[in-house]
Amino acid sequence: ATLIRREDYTQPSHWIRTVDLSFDLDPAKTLVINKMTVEPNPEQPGAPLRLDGEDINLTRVLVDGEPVSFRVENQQLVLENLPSQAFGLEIRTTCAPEKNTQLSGLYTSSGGFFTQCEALGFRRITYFLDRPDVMATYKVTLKADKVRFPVLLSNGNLVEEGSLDGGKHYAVWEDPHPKPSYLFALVAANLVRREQRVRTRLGHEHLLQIYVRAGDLDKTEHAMNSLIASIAWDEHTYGLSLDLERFMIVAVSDFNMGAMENKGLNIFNTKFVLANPATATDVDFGNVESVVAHEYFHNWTGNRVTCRDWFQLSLKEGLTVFRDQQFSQDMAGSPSARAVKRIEDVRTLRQLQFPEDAGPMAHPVRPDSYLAIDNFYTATVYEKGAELVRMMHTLVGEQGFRAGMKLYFERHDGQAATCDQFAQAIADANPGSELAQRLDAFKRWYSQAGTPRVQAHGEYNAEHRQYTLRLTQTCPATPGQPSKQPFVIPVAMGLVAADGRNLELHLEGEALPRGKNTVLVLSEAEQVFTFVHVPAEPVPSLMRGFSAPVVLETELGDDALFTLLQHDHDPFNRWEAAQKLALRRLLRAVRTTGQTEVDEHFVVALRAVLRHPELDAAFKELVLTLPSEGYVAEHLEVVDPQRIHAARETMKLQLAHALHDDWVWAYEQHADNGGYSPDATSMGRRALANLALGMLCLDGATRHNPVWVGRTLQRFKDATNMTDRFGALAALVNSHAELADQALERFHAQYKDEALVIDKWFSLQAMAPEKDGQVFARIKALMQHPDFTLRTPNRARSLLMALCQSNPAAFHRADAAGYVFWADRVIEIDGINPQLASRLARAMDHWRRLAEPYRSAAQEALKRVAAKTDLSDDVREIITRALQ
Ligand code: B3K
Ligand code: ZN
Repeated sequence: ATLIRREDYTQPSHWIRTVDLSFDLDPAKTLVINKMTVEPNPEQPGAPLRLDGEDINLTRVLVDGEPVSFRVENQQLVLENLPSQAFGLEIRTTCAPEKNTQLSGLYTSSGGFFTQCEALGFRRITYFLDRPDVMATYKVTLKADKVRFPVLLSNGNLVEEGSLDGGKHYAVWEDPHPKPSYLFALVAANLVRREQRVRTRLGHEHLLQIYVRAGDLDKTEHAMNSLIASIAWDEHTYGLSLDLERFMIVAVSDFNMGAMENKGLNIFNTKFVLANPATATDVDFGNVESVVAHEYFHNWTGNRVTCRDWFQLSLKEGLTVFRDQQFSQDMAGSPSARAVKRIEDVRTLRQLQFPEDAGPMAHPVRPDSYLAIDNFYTATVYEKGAELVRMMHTLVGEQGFRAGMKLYFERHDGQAATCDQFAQAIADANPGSELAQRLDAFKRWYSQAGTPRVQAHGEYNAEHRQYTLRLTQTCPATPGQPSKQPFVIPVAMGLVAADGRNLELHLEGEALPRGKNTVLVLSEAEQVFTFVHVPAEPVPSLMRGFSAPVVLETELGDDALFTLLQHDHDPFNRWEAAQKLALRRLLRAVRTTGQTEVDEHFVVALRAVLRHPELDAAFKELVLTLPSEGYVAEHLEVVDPQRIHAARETMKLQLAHALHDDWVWAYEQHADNGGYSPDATSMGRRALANLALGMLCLDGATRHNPVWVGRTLQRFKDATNMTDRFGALAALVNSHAELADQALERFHAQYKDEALVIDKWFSLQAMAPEKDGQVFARIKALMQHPDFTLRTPNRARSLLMALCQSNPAAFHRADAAGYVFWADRVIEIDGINPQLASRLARAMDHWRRLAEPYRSAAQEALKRVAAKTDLSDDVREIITRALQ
């Protein structure tokens, strides 16, 4: 395979206007007849037509009904001497869905047929111009055995159905909206459905359906509610209405990622659609809500306006993540619940995207080249892409952003567009805005990789009552980009006095103060902002709400951070202050003795938050949760995962002990919530109760005091919802309590038929804090468990990603056993499912920063994988970049 470059984009040689597809579905051999109308692109007269195809058998090619000569080379069907006017092209192929373990194209899962076409799956179904800028209308005929596959679905509207000879039946679907091939979908399976009719603001009636396996119908209510809320939200917020009579969601248990926005027929990983209180946790409920919304929002941002080429992926993904984040914040309601959601999103960004931007896979939000596009469905394209949209939103304001979206659709509805065109539309709708004035510089966010560093230095002049804030920015080199130009960074900020007042912000030279919160725009390498009429030396509260995806290098001392934690009007920065205080202590320990000593001041401050009469439980839970080991590692030049683990575990234990009575209080105040409801307030209460219980159980288990361990087991048994039951189980497992094994066994027996719960059972054990090698040994043993399989991505991830990505201390072992295990699994899975293998391969992204002996051992494991000659492009790309 060859490297594909953004610069090399050219229009296709032909346009495909209509597609008439017919499927004779058989797991062993499915016949696909594809009749297209094709038009030569006048920009490229006489060019041959090269259609993509992969793992399919070609049986016939007809042009305007006549056989023609053709050749197949490099997985392309090449046709020359074609008519110079529009013509009909018919292609017959067969494929073997039951052998398709890659889960890309047409495959079987639990006996049904499902498809996944983004990014390059459609070519595994038929020969096609499999690129997003070729948009056609589709008519699809499905034929299959009536008993085994009673439900036959495809995009758009059902126009005909009926019986056929030999126990078969058929259905014909027509999608009126032209779409790229990656949005095609079909489902043929034995499923049941929940459905609901809704009337939208425009007065149109729509049929909403959620298809699942028979036992899962009682887990579809939340997804349906989320879908209805998403439809209403998009109409209300952006004036975007559902454009189809029917909107379907189908759940499938074998799926490579979260879900897929196929036009009118979203296909979902069961994990992101099924939820009821007995089997799903609050986190699952939240994920279902946001993924249902995300896929629904794609109907406009992705489907109505799609991407010109795959380098523009963030055009739809960054924007749609931003929209689903906005939606979830609106659903959460109160300002405090909104802040909690923002903190969670930033935590994800820092956990996944910052490390990516600092490693061998660093790439711009709009990448410049790729070997396997599936490797670029990354945290950078998604989450950092969403931050770019958020910054535009900040720079033009809420109303300005809506006007920008309106203009974007006026200009590009029905088109395949670019990131540039999106930014241009937002700027053009807001002439005179900070964005419009600096659009070219702003767009560096799309082209430059790396996480910028912002340094802030403040000086107070008591005599002139002035405060000068000097902001500078730098950005580390990334692969292929040794130096960077300055970014346009919105710095939302305020000034907090030592007595806790949030001060009026009056910038020098401006007639009026700006209130207690403002946005400074840092667009040069260095800028100075002077505030006047400042009554006393303030503590700067910068990057409020995390107003840009940067690292703020603060010079603030502990006292200043304690002030912010206590008094900042911005909840995000209150949380951030606590994180910084904890991080500072952890880093000090890792760099020196390896042992943390939590000081009284820190404990007192945390206690004040925990016992605070006004703060929400959800917010308290976030403040009281220590930064992850991965986040600590991000701040070190040389990473010793064992030292980080030891320091963090010690600190956790000390906080468990020092705040013992406070944890008891918190648990007792929040443990009883009556009936289950997935609203933000009760979710926060459950989260805090579970954190407290975890601390109490840890403290008890460590001191061999059976009281709280016993109570935890009792809670585990008595719980009436999965959040509480799993929280108690996690408390036992994570504290290595003796009762943990008994509880695990009971849990498995109780939920053995609930695949998603069994996934949790695996990952809980795989993510337990490592202790004397026991966790790693258990993971190896679990590989042999009868419920374990590498073929179902959810199950494979529940054990392997949990170990290799989320449990550094179990994975990075001095004897290199973790790396050997990793290399074996990457190679093994690559033979089954390259997309899954390449995700696992990324666990080694950061090997260069590891301390010895880890570093050399990791390199050896990488080289062993690299030496395999038959690796997929997906894994090859990751390993090559890591070793470069
Ligand atoms: N667009 C899909 C992701 C497809 C991934 C292909 N490897 C889901 C989403 O972002 O909504
Ligand atoms: Zn998406």
